[in-house]
Amino acid sequence: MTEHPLSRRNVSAAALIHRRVPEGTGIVHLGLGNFHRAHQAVYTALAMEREPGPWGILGVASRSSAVADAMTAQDLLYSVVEISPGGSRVRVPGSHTGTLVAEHDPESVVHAIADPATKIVTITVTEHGYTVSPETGSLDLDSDAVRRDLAEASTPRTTIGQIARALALRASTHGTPITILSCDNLLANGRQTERLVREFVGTFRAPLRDEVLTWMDASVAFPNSMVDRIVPSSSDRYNETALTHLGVRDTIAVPAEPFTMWVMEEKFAAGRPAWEHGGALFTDDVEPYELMKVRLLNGTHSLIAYLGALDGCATIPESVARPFVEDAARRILCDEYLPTVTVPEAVDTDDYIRQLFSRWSNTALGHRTSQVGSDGSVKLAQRIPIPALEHLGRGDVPQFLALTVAAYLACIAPLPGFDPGPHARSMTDPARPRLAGMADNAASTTEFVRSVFVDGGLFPSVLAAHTEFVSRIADFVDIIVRHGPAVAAGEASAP
Ligand code: CS2
Repeated sequence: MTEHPLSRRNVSAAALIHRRVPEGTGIVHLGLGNFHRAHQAVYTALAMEREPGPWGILGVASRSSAVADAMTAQDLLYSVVEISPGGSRVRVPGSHTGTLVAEHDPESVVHAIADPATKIVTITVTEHGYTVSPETGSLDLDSDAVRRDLAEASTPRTTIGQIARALALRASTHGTPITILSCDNLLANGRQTERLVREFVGTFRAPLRDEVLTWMDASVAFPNSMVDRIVPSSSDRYNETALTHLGVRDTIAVPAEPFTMWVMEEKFAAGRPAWEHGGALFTDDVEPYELMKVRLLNGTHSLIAYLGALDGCATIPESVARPFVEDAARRILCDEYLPTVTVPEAVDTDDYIRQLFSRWSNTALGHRTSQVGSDGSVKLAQRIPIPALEHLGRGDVPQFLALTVAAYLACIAPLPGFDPGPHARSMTDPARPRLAGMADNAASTTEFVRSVFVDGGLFPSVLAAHTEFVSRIADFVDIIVRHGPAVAAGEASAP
């Protein structure tokens, strides 16, 4: 078999989406990770294939240059390997026009966003990348990177800093309108991004500050969006699948499930690609879709990841196949998350839930518990507090929401004498050192959990006042440590 690197010439028509080089670069994408490459990039290629336009994507990697370099060596192409237990399909989206690495070249990122040809900035930097304090919902002024970006104008390192500085440049040069489209699992992600950018701009000196803010009112749109596709990390196994299907070598193949969904507010300041050709939905009100997805899918996903990791499961399908995990997942989804959302009219709730369990059970995809469990300190802030407060406000202690927090703490905080196992140990989380300090200083589990809620900066302080919730979490942590996650889940079912 030939092993030439990928290029437009040597990929079959059946696999390549959008063979032509895009007519121009209209999109700057921040966060050149697997999710973007299997999601927005595919929709954009499908859109340009049907309605050509200047919608090529400049992909900006946050830190590592590995993907950007490999893309440059492969004609800016890579494969998306769609995997289901029934087989796999490989597609190559031809939507990128260039790459940058923000860490190495922050000034170029600012100039790319400020370029008059740029009409949309799409963002997938994960919950962690918004430098928002989970406690206050404002810019995280405890973060060194945020403080540095506020003080030093020319080389912003944070996403919000890059956007704010670029908008200021745009406003003071040509003033062409632009859309900033967050595609991360944050509630009201457009609104949150706008608030954070305005907060950043609000620190500029007058008159620049007022000029930029006034220009933003009329010329910058921040639509909300809901994105959905399960996209695990890459591995050589997927490069081999790509080679088998394409007959050419790809060193950065992205695995993904076949399912994909994108719902956006129809609120673009400077046009958009015809993403509907990729199946995207446009609506006036994205919130019902966002809440449904962030709670039913992501919230339940966290519980499956933490219980599974504590029970020795490397993958989500392995975890959800354990009867106690499946039962806990159904209970949290149906009894605790579902009552807090209004499922959009176009969605059949039973079908959606059935589909979720079948997506989580995709054994061929092997999504890792350590991947879903990573960054819980920022993810849980989007998934737990509001539903928990709704139940607590009605006088109910939501057992499985409490269990999610307990299982998270058991995975991440080093609890005395407790080994959470290899999958929990390999979860990454910026709060690990902070939680370790708190666990060390606490005289009991109750004191530890209380300090997490009072001083941990993980959850809004209003939750700390609900002592019945906080002490239930401490009970579950103790049960997990003494008897394991299955017994804790049993206790949650029959409190
Ligand atoms: C997961 C998500 O890692 C996680 O927290 O819940 O990445 C999930 O797979 C995607 O949001 C699915 O769209």
